[in-house]
Amino acid sequence: MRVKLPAHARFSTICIHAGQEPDPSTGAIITPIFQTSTYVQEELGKHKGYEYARTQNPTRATLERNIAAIEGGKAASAFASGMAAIGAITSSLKSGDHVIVTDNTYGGTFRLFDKVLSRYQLAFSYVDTSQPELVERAMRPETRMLFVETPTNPVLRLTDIARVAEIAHGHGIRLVVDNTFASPCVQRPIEFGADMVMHSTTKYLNGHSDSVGGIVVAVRDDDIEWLKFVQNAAGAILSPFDSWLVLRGTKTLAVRMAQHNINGQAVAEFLASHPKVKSVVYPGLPAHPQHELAKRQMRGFGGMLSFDVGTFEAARQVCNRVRLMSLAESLGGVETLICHPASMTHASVPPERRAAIGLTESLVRISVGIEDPADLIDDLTQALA
Ligand code: P1T
Repeated sequence: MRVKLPAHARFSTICIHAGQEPDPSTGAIITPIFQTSTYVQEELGKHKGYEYARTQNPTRATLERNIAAIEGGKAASAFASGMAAIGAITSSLKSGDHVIVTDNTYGGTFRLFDKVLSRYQLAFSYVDTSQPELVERAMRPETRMLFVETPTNPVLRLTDIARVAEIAHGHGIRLVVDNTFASPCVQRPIEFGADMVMHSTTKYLNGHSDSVGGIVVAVRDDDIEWLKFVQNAAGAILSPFDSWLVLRGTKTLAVRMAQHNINGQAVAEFLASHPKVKSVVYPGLPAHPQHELAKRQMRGFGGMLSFDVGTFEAARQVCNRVRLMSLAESLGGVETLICHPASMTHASVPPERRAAIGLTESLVRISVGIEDPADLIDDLTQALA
């Protein structure tokens, strides 16, 4: 009853099959939702490897094997949200440690570092990691981690992963990459030297806007061991049902991303040619300052883009006038979402920091879904009219 994954299976085959086997007791092709809190032991000290569901759950374990293979890592640990995954990664730090962080990260990541972890004598430097020399300059004797988001949310700045991996490893520290915006179909940071890759599975991995979750893929045994320990010790695990939903999502990751790439490019090109749009940031546009790096580091350019309409009032009007697109936070689902980062996803970032990274009041972000791109362009045409 085994599904034998060829040793050199390609990406979409890995997405569908990796980590999964038909259920041994029934032959069910899909891993069941093991909705249980505990496992009955045969006698004292004798069990089937499962004791308590915070520690082990077969549905979650299947998802973890699947995404570890998709990212090209050794093992993965799934958490209750993307933020819980980042919390688990940073739990390996000790008081006095220093972390270098991409200056333009997701607002929630900044809030966790700035408002929570800084209470535990951890220090964070927010650096434009698209400039490797600034990363090098920010290194201190107590620096333990480089936390990079690429492309960044929402201004889509890129970091050269191979280059910063070299710098991090030269200083004997870990490189962690938040790969949420790209998805592993578009970018696989471990191939470029990242030690850990995290995702908000809420986004492209699940892909259907019906689950919140997070995952960390690691390559080093000590990291893998710590993340498993923290899953059990701190307990912010992904539920069996959510694990099943994400597992269902990864089966179509490759086909969904192919369409996100096509639609992202089409919408970006439309906006770039629109007279009311001042600028568009999308890695697939030749005008993107790091288009060459994007071509080297990414396979396709994804479905996320931002554009500037000059004033807050114009941004407000676009957000309110769209009909097919929905005004909402989040991203990576099959349906197109539009948002105003300054007042929504990045409201927790102080205005002066937002200004420094080009996150203006007139910036609008779109998570381009997989509807017919002509319908998306029609919707933007009427919203911008
Ligand atoms: O929402 P959660 O699953 O906890 O994931 C947090 C997170 C981490 N990293 C990145 C790059 C993210 O974009 C997010 C969540 N972002 C949004 C909700 C948003 O609309 O941008």
